[in-house]
Amino acid sequence: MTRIVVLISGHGSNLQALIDAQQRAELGGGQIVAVISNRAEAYGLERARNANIPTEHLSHRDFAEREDFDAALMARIDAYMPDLVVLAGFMRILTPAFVRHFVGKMVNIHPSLLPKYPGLHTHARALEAGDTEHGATVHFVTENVDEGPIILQSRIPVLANDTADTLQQRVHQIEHQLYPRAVRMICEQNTP
Ligand code: NHR
Ligand code: GAR
Repeated sequence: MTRIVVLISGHGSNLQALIDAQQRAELGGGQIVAVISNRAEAYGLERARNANIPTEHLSHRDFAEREDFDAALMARIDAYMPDLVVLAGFMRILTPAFVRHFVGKMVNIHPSLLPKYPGLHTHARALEAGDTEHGATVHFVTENVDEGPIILQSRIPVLANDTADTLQQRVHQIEHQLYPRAVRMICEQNTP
């Protein structure tokens, strides 16, 4: 069994895809043991509660420094003794000490074909560049944001009438297939 802690900030549809995969026994023996959000109003917390998964909320606004928030977050995560930490729409950049602590055990899904478009507003940037394809990437988290080793990617064509919104919606759809597949792969490798 691979113990998984998921970090979220918002809607949590990728979290839902992981919960669904787990419930269908399609997560390679992965089990989500906690969901932690930096925003109290994150709808993903509701999804976790509906699935009887323990939730926690830790607001970055309660800490003066990034390092302090990250130290507190690290302690909360460690209490669940995870084998894998999954960022699913988690919107706070993590400090080097935090990343080192979980190196090789923490993954992220990013809405672009990395190394293209790290950071924010990826869909608008892909359109602006006139790209003919776009997509999503699951990667290990390293100190430099969105630069860690790539695990899996999934691509879609950019359509002639796409806006940043429509592109975002279609990328979101493929994320829900991609993330469970990637997490399953990792869990299967973790389990002898
Ligand atoms: N932390 C490290 N060290 N490395 C990565 O690869 C990380 C990370 C933290 C989050 C997700 C990432 C993404 O997939 C992620 C990868 C947030 C920002 C950001 O600028 C950038 C990248 C990602 C997530 N956040 C602002 C900040 O000041 C806050 C934005 C907000 O709150 O809305 O932290 O895209
Ligand atoms: C996803 O599209 C994910 O790729 C993106 O946020 C969305 C979260 O959706 N992540 C980032 O942009 C990380 N900075 P969700 O909350 O419905 O899973």
